[in-house]
Amino acid sequence: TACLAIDVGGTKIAAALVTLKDKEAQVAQRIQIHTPQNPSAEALDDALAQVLQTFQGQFDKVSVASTGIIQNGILTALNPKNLGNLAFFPLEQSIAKHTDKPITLLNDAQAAGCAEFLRQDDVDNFAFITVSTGVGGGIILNRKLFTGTNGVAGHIGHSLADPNGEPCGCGRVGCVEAIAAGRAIARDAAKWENPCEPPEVFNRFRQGNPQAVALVDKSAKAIAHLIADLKINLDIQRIALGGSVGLAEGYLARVEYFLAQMPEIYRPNIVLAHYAQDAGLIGAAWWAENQF
Ligand code: ADP
Ligand code: BMX
Ligand code: ZN
Repeated sequence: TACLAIDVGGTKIAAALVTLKDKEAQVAQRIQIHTPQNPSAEALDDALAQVLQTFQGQFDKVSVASTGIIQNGILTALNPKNLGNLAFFPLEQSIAKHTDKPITLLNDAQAAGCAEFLRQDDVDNFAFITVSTGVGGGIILNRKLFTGTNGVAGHIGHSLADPNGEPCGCGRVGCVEAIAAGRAIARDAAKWENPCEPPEVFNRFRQGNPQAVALVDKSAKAIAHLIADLKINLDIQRIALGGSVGLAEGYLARVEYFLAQMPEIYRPNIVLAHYAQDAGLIGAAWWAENQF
């Protein structure tokens, strides 16, 4: 009995057939496409139709981990800029057009948090942080995912990093996301004399290019402070870091460097996401079975 798991991010949509046995996850036939970068709901609708079509007849349930606030079958973007300015999308309805199988939905970082928590036997309070198109979070309190009443809990990318910082697409100024996310890095690197995209920013950072080091450090420092805030607010014991920026070689070491400058009480244990780019897919499949 396979679950068709779909992970809708601001940059990419991944899908695979996921089967879970105890704590072992099997991810088969993984595909990945670009997330449409325009505000038309039809474009996202078409992309999801394409995914459902690809796996037709091969699954007995569908579970979607998606960027945005997920509540009552609806996706509401907290930061519409991360989703091609699409602010509202009837996610469940879009999937239900193509299948009669049961559908489960969850925020992407909340889903990844569930997957990563499967590997944590020795902690009760845990968080997953994705540094990707945006900065997202999944918070596990007393061994249970905390979504809040409206599904908003864990949107830690919109915690304050700097009251005099950059405007965020959510409407607030100085959010962690506006400073640390892949899009924030892309925005700054586009203004360089020799402009480039985030993967190349990280190449230059690893080569010691001062401009690239400063930009990666700006992001890593904001994430280190976010981690310290999670520790002191919620007594989070361990944090798993994911997303393409979070997983980029050398990034975690910079986060650790900035965290090391803080008093011990602000420093939880930090690990890289065990399931890496599959955390959202595996968490979605897990949630379909264990949401109650
Ligand atoms: P999504 O947000 O769709 O889940 P990702 O986790 O891949 O997708 O995050 C996308 C962001 O990560 C983009 O801003 C992209 O430029 C950046 N990115 C992609 N690959 C790398 C890499 N190898 N190193 C650093 N940044 C990357
Ligand atoms: C944003 C927000 C979160 C999401 C996070 C990471 C939107 C559309 N998304 O803070 O719901 O979890 O980005 O998303 O408001 P990703 O696309 O970077 O994985
Ligand atoms: Zn914000």
